[in-house]
Amino acid sequence: MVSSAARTFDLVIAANRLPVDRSVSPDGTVTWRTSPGGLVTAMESVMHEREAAWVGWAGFPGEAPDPFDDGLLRLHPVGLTAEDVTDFYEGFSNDTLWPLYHDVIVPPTYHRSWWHAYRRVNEKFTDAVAEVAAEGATVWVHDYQLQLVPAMLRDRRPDLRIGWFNHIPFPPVELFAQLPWRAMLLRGLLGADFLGFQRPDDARNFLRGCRSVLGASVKGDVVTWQGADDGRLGAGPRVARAGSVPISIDAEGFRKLADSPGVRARATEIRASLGDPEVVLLGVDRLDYTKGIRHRLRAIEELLADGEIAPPQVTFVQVATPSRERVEAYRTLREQIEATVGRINGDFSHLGDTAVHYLHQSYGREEMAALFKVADVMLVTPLRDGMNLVAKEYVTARHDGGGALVLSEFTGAAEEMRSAYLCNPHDIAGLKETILRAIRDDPALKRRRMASLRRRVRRHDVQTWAEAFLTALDAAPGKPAVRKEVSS
Ligand code: GDG
Repeated sequence: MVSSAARTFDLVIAANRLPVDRSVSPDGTVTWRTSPGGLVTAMESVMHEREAAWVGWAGFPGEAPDPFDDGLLRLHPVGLTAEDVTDFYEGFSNDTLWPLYHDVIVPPTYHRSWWHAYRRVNEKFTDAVAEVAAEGATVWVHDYQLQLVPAMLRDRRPDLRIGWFNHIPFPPVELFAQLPWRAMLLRGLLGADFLGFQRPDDARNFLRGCRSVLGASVKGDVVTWQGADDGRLGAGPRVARAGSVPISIDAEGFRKLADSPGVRARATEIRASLGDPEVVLLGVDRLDYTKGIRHRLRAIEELLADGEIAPPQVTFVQVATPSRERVEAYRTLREQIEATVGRINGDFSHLGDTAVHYLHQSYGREEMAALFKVADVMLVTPLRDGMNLVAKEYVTARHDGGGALVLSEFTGAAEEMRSAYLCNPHDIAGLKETILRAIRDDPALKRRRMASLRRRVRRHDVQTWAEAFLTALDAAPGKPAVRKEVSS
């Protein structure tokens, strides 16, 4: 990675985090490691040898490091203060918007000081994008942390083509209307030419929100807003299109990883260390209240109590990756989950035979792939999830044809993965039945279901997602204006 002087780019990505992690060795040497997320792979596939810039937070508070290059990608860090991290990231993003956009599973917290921080940090991102975007560039803004950036950017740089993609659900207006800053948020979003969502329902919710909150006119997937004569953010008239562009994974890359000799050997080792059970059930989630881990544990506990499953023949492995541990709701959830796992193991494990293997840790990609290969039944039971990439990774890793996927109806993935064992995680009796079917169904039927799921993911991978988004953005209504004078 080489540092270089200020340059501008025809394609700019803006996301809360940069796709790299910093590590500092004991002698103070700083190195950056690319985080192997799907988004980086997707971006590489659409860059077509052109250079692009990625604007994002480097993951620690304080001064932003200088911009630097990582291959064809120019990384442009945005500096967040400790207060920004608390109020913008942990506060407004993760304790206001996240619960509001996920069906209010826990009550959202509304603080005016958090909203001010959200505006302030969105301005910082806007400054950074405006600095690196070339005349007429395409800017792709990601996710709920940056919903004001489209309008802030358009006010500064009307020459840009601006797209926004929401990785999480967009709530129905009946819930969205709770937000004290609902109109400003929609005005922020309407700075984009194209707004991409995971499901058609999310796009519809957004369009209904524009009509009901702003009084905008909506025809099909196009929203027209006459603007407001108040000089506030995004006051000008706007035309934008909203549509669904479901995200996916780097299917070929993940298949290759899962098929590598190291991962295969590790899968065999994991199965043996679990005592070679007949059936391994697996859950892999960030430890988040949206993921339905408690409902899943409840179903498992009842199945054990009913005598339908028992160790050592059947064992359940739950990986709960640490997440947002400074937010109260996440600390409470962790306590509840760990108390439940303790109770289940106390009641149903025997020396050497564990009912629930609970792992509150992060693992490398190889270990994840090996775990997927071991899982006879994968339990993906969120109460609400924008997409859920774990479901897509699981079917891709099982290219041997085995396995079964239990998938909540409340995930974006369920729209596409109709051959999964679909379930309503709130219905514990139904969930138990579905898990048992996934364990006991005829192997030939299970293989057919898995083959169909794998085909779907292979054909709709992250590369096709990124191309579809950029094509929709290109085709969106509205011509870029001539560039305004940009302050340096
Ligand atoms: C948001 C939306 C949407 C998890 N633990 C480890 C690990 N992971 C990986 C998984 C998967 C990713 O993290 C999680 O993605 P999900 O889609 O399941 O969920 P969110 O983090 O909530 O993501 C979601 C997504 O954005 C994309 O648009 O699908 O709906 O909520 O790739 O495998 N990876 C490694 N170690 C872990 O411990 N290496």
